[in-house]
Amino acid sequence: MGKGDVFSVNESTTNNTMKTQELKIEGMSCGHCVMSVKKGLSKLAGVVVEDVQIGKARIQFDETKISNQMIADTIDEAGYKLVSVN
Ligand SMILES: [Cu+2]
Repeated sequence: MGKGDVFSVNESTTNNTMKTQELKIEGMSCGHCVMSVKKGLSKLAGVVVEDVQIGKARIQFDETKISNQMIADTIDEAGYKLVSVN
């Protein structure tokens, strides 16, 4: 894009309900934990797992399909604890 070009962000054309969220997770300690969390979250319809590391995960989720409670439950089922989201 050259100097002087008009850069317009056209938000109205993206019919996008996906929201990115950082999750803080307690109880993870190794690569196995990372895989478990990744696997659990991936199973949720409406969630795209972007990145999982020990103690945290970054996901995109469809707000119309997924609630924080569902995310918390999924992490709980995998054996860990969701402590905060932002
Ligand atoms: Cu582990």
